Amino acid sequence: MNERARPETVGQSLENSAFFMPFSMNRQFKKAPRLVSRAEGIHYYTPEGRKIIDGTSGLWCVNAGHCRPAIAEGVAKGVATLDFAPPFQLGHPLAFEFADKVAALAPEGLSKVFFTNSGSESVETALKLALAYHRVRGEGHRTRLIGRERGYHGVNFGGTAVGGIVGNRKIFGALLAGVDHMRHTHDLARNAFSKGEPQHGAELADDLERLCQLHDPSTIAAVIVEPVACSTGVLVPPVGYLKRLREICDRHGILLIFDEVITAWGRLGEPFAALRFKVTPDLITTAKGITNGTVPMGAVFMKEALYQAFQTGPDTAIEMPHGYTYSAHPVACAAGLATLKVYEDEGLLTRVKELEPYWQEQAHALKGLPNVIDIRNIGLIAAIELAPREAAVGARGFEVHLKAWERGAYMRVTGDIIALAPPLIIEKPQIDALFDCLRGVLKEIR
Ligand code: PXG
Repeated sequence: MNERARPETVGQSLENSAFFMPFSMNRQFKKAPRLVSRAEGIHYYTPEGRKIIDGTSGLWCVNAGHCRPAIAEGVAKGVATLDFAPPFQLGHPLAFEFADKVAALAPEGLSKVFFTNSGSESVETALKLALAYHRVRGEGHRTRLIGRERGYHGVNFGGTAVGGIVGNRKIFGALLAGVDHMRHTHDLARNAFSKGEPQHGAELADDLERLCQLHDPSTIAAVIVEPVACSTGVLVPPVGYLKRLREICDRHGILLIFDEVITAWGRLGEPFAALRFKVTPDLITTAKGITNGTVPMGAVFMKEALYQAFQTGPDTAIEMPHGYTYSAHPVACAAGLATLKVYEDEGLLTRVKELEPYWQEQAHALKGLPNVIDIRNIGLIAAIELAPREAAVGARGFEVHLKAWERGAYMRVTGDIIALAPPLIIEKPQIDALFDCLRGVLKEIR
């Protein structure tokens, strides 16, 4: 056992634990727990000391790898110096410094930043900003929000409503009124085994035009999409699709929101996916990698014009009645600044450009293994889609998750799709180890 494991958790039954685990199979898990108690670089360690390669950067957030000393020191110093400061009508220097630094990395024109504590809060903030923006400009009739089938935008009410993963929506009632969804872009018949952006499907963006005609564009406030829809199983945008969405939004005065909670901070070889796809949205939502997953934080980037639209009325008025107790939390800002320094010192925001060809080659080398019906990739993300078992959708995928864990790798699965997105510090032999593990599992399961 490694010395930092807590002996009391080893071998102890969790079956009666008070912890209601989020987005988990509580009963299955508590019977056969998979615990980690330590992490370093691209590895987790179990309480027994078993080394597990982290194939998903935690939950797509630990981009610089785990337990980086410089980040741990930044957080420790931050919490010892200023534990909390009210963000309303009071400030602290780190918030201003961090906002300026991250805004400098954003696509041109997205010059203002609103801090939140999670991806879900970033999404709610962006949706509210969009509605309020139209209203303060005298276009309060723009109240509709458009998402996309299979989209994931967190778990709060707005994000659940614009989200398009049925299982995440159906038990929560009617959600928000005035929301509609475009078609998703998954098309195995035409695009299976695409490397990078698939060739077919730019015309699916025209589904937005259809919704504009149905509802009248003057009723639509904003469209929100993930540039790459990751949670649903990695749907890479077809060539030209995002550009076409941008054009339709421009034609009709609709704001375009990119939900980059996963795709920002180097995952696609640029600080933001918007830079990689060369399409500039009006708002970008982020979280996760902004602090390397160490301290909860999110940020919404917006075009200067959005910010300016609120700067009316007397300067003794609060311009935006929105914000969280922990917006720009000083410890999160300290974590973010330390993270950004690591990203910059090590070139991590663009490192994936070098790794991507090798990553792509290794991912696609799994073609031909049993049950593999698609492999897709972009940046340092890959998905392997398996045929579902008859009458047991997701069973094969979950078995991969369990068997990979036994073989020493942590991999996210969604249904029968395995999603890989390791820390951006990964080296080629470690990429080999990750895919070798998966290869072994895929050969083993039926
Ligand atoms: N938007 C996007 C695009 C996300 O991927 C959120 C919003 C919500 O962020 P928070 O911080 O509120 O969880 C996310 C989160 C998975 C997985 O396994 C993905 C997420 C969260 C948990 C699991 O794919 N993404």
